[in-house]
Formats: sequence, C-alpha cells, structure tokens
Amino acid sequence: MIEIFRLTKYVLFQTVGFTILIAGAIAAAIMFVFFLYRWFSIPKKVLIPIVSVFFLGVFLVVFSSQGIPQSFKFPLFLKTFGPSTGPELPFKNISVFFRQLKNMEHVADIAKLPDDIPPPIKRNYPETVKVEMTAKEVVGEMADGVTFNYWTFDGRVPGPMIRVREGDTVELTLKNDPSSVHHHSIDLHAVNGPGGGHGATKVAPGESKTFKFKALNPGLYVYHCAHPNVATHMAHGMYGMILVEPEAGLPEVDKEFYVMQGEFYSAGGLGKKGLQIFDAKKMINGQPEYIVFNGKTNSLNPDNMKVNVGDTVRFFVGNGGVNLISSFHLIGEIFDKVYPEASIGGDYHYNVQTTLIPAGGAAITEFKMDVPGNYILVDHALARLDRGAWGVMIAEGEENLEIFDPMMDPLADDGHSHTH
Ligand SMILES: [Cu+2]
Repeated sequence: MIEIFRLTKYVLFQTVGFTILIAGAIAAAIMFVFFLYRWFSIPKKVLIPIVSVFFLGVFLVVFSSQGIPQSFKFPLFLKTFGPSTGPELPFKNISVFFRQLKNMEHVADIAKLPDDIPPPIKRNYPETVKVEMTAKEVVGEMADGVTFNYWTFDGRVPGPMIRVREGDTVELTLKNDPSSVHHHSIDLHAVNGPGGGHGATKVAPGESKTFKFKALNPGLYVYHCAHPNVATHMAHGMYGMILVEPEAGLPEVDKEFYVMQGEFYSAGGLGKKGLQIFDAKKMINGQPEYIVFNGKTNSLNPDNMKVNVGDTVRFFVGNGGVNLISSFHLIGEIFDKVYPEASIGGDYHYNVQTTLIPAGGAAITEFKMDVPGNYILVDHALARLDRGAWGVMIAEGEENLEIFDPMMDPLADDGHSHTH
C-alpha cells in the first residue's frame, strides 16, 4: 500500500497540482473582478476584458517554455523527437500497472549471477540452436528497500547469456508473459537482417513468436528489447548478450564471468526507499540515479566471483546503457588481452588497464590471476561508484611476494604497512 502511495505521489502531484493551478487561477480571476467591481465600482464591461487579458498573460508566461500538455502522462511537460513513441508514461499504463501489481512476480534477486554462463562449445560443425526467452515485468530490489519495476528477459538483469558457434542457425522464440503490461521484442546485434529481429518478435502480453537467423560473424553481441520507446525498455533492464564463438572456439580459460553495466532512472533520488517510478526526463537528460553491474547494487561479490591464484580468467563485459560509456577497469590487475569492442578475429590489445565499453557494445578481457586478495571491478569514471558501479572478485591462493609484497610488519596487527 505504501509502495503504491509512493508511486502515485509524483503522478498525483503533477495532475492534481496542474488541475488545482488552473482552477485556482480561474477562481482568483473571478474574485479579483468581484473585488474591483465592489470596492472601486469599476464597471464589469471594462473589468472583465482587462482581468482576462492579465491572466491570459500570466498563463502564456508560465507555459511559454513548456507548452500546454497534450495528454495525461508522466512527466507532463516533455516534448521529444524520436522516430516513435516518446518515453513518457501514459497514466492509463500506470492504472494497468496497479491492477497487475498483485500478479506481478516479486523476485528475490534481480541480479543475473556473473558465473551463470553456458559452457564453451566443443562442436566442430554447425547446428541449429533453439533458444527460448520470456519477456517478464517483475518487481525487484535495486538496493536495500529500494524497489524497481524491472522489465527483463527471463526475470533477471541482464538476460541469459546465449552461446552459439559461428555458422550456427539460431531459432529464437520470444514469449511475453501474460502478466506483462507492455509489448516487447528482441534485437540481437549478432543478426544480419532488419531490426536485428525486432519486427519478427514483437509480442503482446501472452503472445509468442519465433524467428531464425544464421550467426555469420563471431563476436560478443548485445541483445535488447527494441519495442518503442526503446531507451525506456532498456532503462528498465531489457538487455543481455549473445556470444558467437569462432569456428575454432575461444582459448580455454579456467573461469569466465558475465557482467553488464546499466543505468536506472528513478523519480526518487539516490537511496530513496520504496517502489521507484521511472523518470523519463532524467533519462533524456542522461542523469541516472543508479549505475550498476548486473541490475542492482552489490550484485557482483566474492560469493559469485571467486577465482584461484594461477587461474586464467575471462570477462564478458557489456553495456546496456542507455546513455553512458563504461570505462571498465579491474583494480589491481592488468588485462593481458582485450578483444576491443568484443571483436573476435581482428587485432587484439595487450596489457590494457581500462577498456571502453560503448553503450550497446561489449568487450572481452582476459588475464591471469597472480596474487590473492580482493579485486574491485569498476567503471573508472569513479564518481559512478557512489551510484553503484562496482563489484568485488576474490582470488584465493598462495601469496607471491616477488610479484606483490605489501611489506607488512609481522609484529603489527593493525593492518598498516610501514616503509623501510
Ligand atoms: Cu521491452
């Protein structure tokens, strides 16, 4: 109940506020006319036109920069120039959302586990691979007590990692859960064909559609919902990645992780508790409240990112955006090899500190774990750490003092090092 109140608050403030503003102004005008007529005996014939012009002027000043709202939606004053539906939330969707809220699944953990990855492909021949995904609108927790209405592929953010081989034919079925409020679709950047599959997979709630494509180009590709307003669907969590392994496969490694950065735009400020309403204006302005890995704060931690000293490690890193470019960095390690922009088969970069992950793009990074400890993954635009853009990987095993020696005084247990 409190959640519903918090969600409606912003909407009510705008509609009710707007109505009161107009009603108030008209009432004030009538009283003003009455007052001048009674006390100064100015004839009504003169008064009414003067006062009307005065208040019309006030209205023009107030609305000249924003315009009169065309329809009831949140936010009220937003004019956009996209090729399709704008990012505003029509009030009728909000009422549908309330009616659906009870049926909507409340997920315990919205974060896709970074170690939840399909195994490497051992085949040396192409196949037809069937993939099934369900577009699902759920309620999940961004942080303690801060809940969001997430739109997802299979109930988690990011959606499942799809793994196929170059030359495979992918038969993809997209279902839209009957509890959904919105239409959804999928555009895979691994597709050669119009819309990346968007047109072929546009599904209404309860509907299901299948399309086929041949994975011609090896690489790690982002997929996302492409139903308009596309940015709005992505900013609710509708993205994931598909890996098209080259015919010969990727080099064998000991551990692989699946990580995607994304932004979330809530009307409530950073840390505001309760169910958060989506703020289209903040999205247009590129001012997210939350910037996180795998859908929420603290999603990547030593429980799900554990490696051993001596392991070779591979990160599949993507960026769902929708506005920011990620400066992906692992504090305390150097990426021995980076597949820039996740391109496979081209020129690789070696010995990289920070790699760029474009919005709607990806990178593959590989490194060998040299010494034990906690390693923090970040977007090195470091102010974003405070919005959630960090995670922790733990490496366990033997110290190697030749590579790293903290030179701790064995007699002091206060954890502070000293210099010699
Ligand atoms: Cu969608």
